[in-house]
Amino acid sequence: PYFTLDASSLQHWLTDHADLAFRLGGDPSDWTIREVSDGNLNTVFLVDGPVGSLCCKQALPHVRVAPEWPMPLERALYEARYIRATAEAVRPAAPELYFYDDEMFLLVMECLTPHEVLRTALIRDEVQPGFSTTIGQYVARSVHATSWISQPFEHGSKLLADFAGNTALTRITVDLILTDPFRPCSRNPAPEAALLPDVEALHTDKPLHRAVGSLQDRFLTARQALLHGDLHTGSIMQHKDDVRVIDGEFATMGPIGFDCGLYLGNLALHACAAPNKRGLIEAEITAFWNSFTTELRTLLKTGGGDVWALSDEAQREELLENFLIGILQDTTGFCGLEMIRRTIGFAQVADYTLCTTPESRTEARRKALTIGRRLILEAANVATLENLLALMLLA
Ligand code: SR1
Ligand code: MG
Repeated sequence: PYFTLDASSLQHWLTDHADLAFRLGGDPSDWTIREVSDGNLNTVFLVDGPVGSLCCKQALPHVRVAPEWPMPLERALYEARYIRATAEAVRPAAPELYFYDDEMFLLVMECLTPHEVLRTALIRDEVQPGFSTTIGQYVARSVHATSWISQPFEHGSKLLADFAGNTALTRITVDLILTDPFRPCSRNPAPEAALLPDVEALHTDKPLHRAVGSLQDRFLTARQALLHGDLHTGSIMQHKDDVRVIDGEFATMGPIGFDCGLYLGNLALHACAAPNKRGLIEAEITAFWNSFTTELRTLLKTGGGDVWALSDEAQREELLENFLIGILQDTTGFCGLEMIRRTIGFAQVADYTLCTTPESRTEARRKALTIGRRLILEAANVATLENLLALMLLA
């Protein structure tokens, strides 16, 4: 039966799992166990032994950073399923899953050391530029492996069934990203007084609410491929040129532009908080989009699914170009939503700590809201990466 682990009970649990204990080596008394929980939802322990190390991630029955908010444990199962559904396609850009315990809702994975969370590395200005090339390939490979264009429809139907139950985390996304920032809501932290008029304007902005309505519809009804579902810069670890995607517990079938938009939204937010890094961020967004589209073009060219089954290679290329424009438009809209929700919603970002005065922080946050709103309203008119960069004031 389930119980929440601490360092001592995890040591016992690992002792009872010979394959995992073998990876650590030595005796349990030789192991060092550190809790390094960083995300909003779960506890994470890193275990070091004389031979190797492990990362152990356990779901709690509530939101870790808000214990009064109950949360089903099954999210760990969906993360395990997501890793298994994508591992072969994305290797080596994700940590290996060694074991999933479905009673303890515990994942035991490859330990990424000395990696750092990408958001933290960006804030400290310690990134190796070009990291977004790996993320673009990652998204292309994961969605190619799970899309209706490349796989017989039975594969997509199985994925729909396997992830249909991930409703608790999809509810978080629907509320926190797609709804709460645009209405008065007790979960939204009170903004600073200077930003209050900007926030209240979003609550009554009818044209914006119409455009958000279209994105709500896209997120819940466009089942293009299996998404990571929470691909922000806190869901990525990096060390030098080794870049890995973690934390797939929000996995769901959905529009491909959702993963792209969340990632680009977090990069664009970083540029709002640190205007001196606009050049780096423009280059990363360009690297992401170029590697994503190059990889997806190559992978989807061969077809293999029931969608586009009648088309020859030339026609598939034409269809693919339209498909990519649709993804870019979704990307633009979801990018705008992410910029707004990470600025005024429940889960805000540490990037704003780079602002050294209250005035510059408000200015950065206002800029993110303005750009986010523009992206949402203009998404349907975007046809090229340059259009998107111009809307972000990065071109
Ligand atoms: C209650 S969870 C809040 C946020 O943290 C996760 O990382 C997701 O981004 C979610 O929206
Ligand atoms: Mg997470």
